[in-house]
Amino acid sequence: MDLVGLAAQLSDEERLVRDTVRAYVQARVLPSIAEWFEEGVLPRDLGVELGRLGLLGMHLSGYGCGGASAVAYGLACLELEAGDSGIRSFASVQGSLAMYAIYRYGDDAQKRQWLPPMARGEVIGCFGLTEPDFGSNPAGMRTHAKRDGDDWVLNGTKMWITNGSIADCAIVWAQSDSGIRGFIVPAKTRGFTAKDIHRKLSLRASVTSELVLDDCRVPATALLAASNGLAAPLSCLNEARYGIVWGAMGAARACYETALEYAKTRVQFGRPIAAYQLTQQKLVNMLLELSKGTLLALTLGRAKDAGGAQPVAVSLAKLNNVREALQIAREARTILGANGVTLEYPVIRHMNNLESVLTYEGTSEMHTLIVGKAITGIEAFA
Ligand code: TGC
Ligand code: FAD
Repeated sequence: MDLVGLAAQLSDEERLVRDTVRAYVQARVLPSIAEWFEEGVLPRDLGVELGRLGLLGMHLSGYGCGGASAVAYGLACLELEAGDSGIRSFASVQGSLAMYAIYRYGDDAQKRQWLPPMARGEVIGCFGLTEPDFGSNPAGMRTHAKRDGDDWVLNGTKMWITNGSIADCAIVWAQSDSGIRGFIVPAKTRGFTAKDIHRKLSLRASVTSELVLDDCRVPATALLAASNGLAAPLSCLNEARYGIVWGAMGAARACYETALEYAKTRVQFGRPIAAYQLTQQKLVNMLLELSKGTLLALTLGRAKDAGGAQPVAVSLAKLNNVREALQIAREARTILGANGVTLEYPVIRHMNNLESVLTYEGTSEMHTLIVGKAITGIEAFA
């Protein structure tokens, strides 16, 4: 139900990306996702499949990457997350965090070594910024890198790392004598271990791990030499946050469509529940926020393609779209009644996933404070 004419604003190429990813999700993800979520697994071959579709690092150019527009990338995120936030997370971490860090801060040799196999999904990456004691405030990180001859020796712990234990390489951010630097750490390096975090009730079809670096020695060629200071990892976050702006609307759309279909067929008091004004108001409010949020994503994407999306605009859009997606999921859940609490329907799975999406890539509070600082000129983080 495209009342605002969104599709008409897309190019043929963008529509093709949207339709291709939607068809893939319908054929490959939707039939099995409830089971993957329940079992807490993510099939390994998904990476290669997403690579084959050109979705990994698709907005980067050269080195085997797709060179797609920001809008095309956003549409892909939306369709992936209409399947499950865990699938979009996989693609976000691979393309927008791990690959982007190498693309932006690596040298030509690093890009030639890592990016083509990562684009094909043959090599999986993860992005280690958060630590047990430093989540919202990564500036305080304790992980450090010490120069030793030509090598660097890394020590520290990273927490909540998506794809951690399935990654072939980790982008690790560490304090050094020259500030915060990024390193490409192959997972087979001695002193590097990844241990999965279990008992999650959110993003269950996604691997989340703790990374331990214990005298982990890497050569000088592991350093992302152009990364210098906290601005480097934060610039990678802009890319992934942008994908979430679109992705959240995919999860919301899946909830809205499920609730609409259910409301038209579920009969109570002799009429479909869609016939009651209270239900219609819920559905209209859902569609309203879905339409506004998707238009916001498109506006941001067009600005990004024109070279002009400010980080604060990405924060504003991430804050809005995840918050509204969660509200849509909760509202949809009420329309489904008791059926809404089971995995027979996608709604509570999306709702639970969105709790993680609200927290990662900057919590809603952090994005509120980022926008607050921009409009008042006053920092209120500490
Ligand atoms: P602050 O002094 O404000 O900034 C330090 C330097 O960074 C620059 N900067 C940015 N640059 C690019 N993009 C941004 N968004 C930037 N934000 C700030 C800034 O200009 C400055 O540059 P310079 O040259 O002057 O040094 O730093 P602060 O320590 O006060 O912190 C600011 C704050 C709180 C906004 C920042 O720390 C923050 O964003 N915190 C949230 C942390 C976060 O988002 N972590 C996400 C971890 S990764 C993840 O969650 C992956 S989930 C993956 C998935 O499964 O999909
Ligand atoms: P905290 O920073 O401890 O915050 C707790 C609460 O306090 C939040 O509500 C927060 O908003 C609030 N708060 C903190 N400071 C302030 C303040 N100054 N003012 C007001 N309120 C404040 N990280 C990675 O590096 N790589 C990944 O791949 C990754 N994947 C993740 C996957 C999942 C499933 C999850 C759940 C997290 C992942 N993260 C990842 C970590 C994520 O980025 C952090 O959880 C997030 O940044 C918040 O940090 P925290 O959990 O330590 O919460």
